[in-house]
Amino acid sequence: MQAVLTRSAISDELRSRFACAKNVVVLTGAGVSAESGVPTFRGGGQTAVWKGMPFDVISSAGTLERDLPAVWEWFNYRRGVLRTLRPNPAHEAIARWQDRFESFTLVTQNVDGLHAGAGSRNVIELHGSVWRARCLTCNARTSLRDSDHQEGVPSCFECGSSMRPDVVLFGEMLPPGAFERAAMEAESCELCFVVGTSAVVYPAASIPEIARAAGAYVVEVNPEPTPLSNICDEVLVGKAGEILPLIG
Ligand code: BJW
Ligand code: ZN
Repeated sequence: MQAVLTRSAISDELRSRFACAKNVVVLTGAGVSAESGVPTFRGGGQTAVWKGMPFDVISSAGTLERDLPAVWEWFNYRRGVLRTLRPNPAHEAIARWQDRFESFTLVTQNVDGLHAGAGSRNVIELHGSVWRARCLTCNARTSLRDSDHQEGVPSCFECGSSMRPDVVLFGEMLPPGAFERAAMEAESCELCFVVGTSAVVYPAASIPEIARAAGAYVVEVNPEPTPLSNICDEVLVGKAGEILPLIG
């Protein structure tokens, strides 16, 4: 096992790699939105629960099949909360980074749309978005950005069937091509940041593993250790909104 540098100050090594890198990949998770007020899924005492159901039950393919209205109620509630929240300094730092490197890829597990809200372009949303609905029959998608008071189960504008939130629930496949694109960028990046994720959900958590195996310098930003900490070259212990702006 390699030595991991664990600290809360940015090393000279990272500063120089950040200054010289041409190809950078960032993987984010719920922790990047925590300072905006979005509850994380695991740990921290804020674990998402809906009407007594843990999130991995309500956000599962099984519940979607059994009780689509309950799943809509949960996502309608979450969109209502998200409408009141704003991107934080971590989202803003990452959005600035996109113009600093020849190639920059932001891969997120988040469904909250806050990266785009901060100005990030071409975000790879591995787990979809709460701001879209998808038809269960014909896969047509529709934006939910303008529907302030959407209630119940929406119907498809193309074929009239029921729609579902366009998010990836446990046990479901990721959007076609999304992981493949992220993995391809990870294979060729020199610097990879893994920010605010507990790194237990796959295949997302394999992105930094792929980058490391291909020789990238991997940096974790998280107040807590994760199963990936041991493969990282540097672990920055602390909040993303405080640490990322110090990097650049
Ligand atoms: C801060 C902070 C601050 C706090 N600053 N940091 C291999 C082995 C075993 C199982 C599998 C496997 N491959 C696939 C699977 C199955 C499954 C899986 O991974 N299960 C594991 C949990 C065991 N994966 C899937 O089902 C995926 N599909 C798939 O693989 O399809 C093929 C397949 C199908 C069937 C069988 C096998 C293969 C799909 C996964 C979809 C995940 N969906 C969710 C819900 C989305 C909808 C919703 O929002 O409700 O996505 S689950 C939930 O977890 C959500 C998140 O995107 C995801 C990851 O969570 P994340 O982002 O890491 O957040 P937290 O809360 O866990 O962590 C927050 C972190 O932030 C913590 O570390 C804090 O310390 C930190 N933090 N404040 C920085 N200020
Ligand atoms: Zn349809």
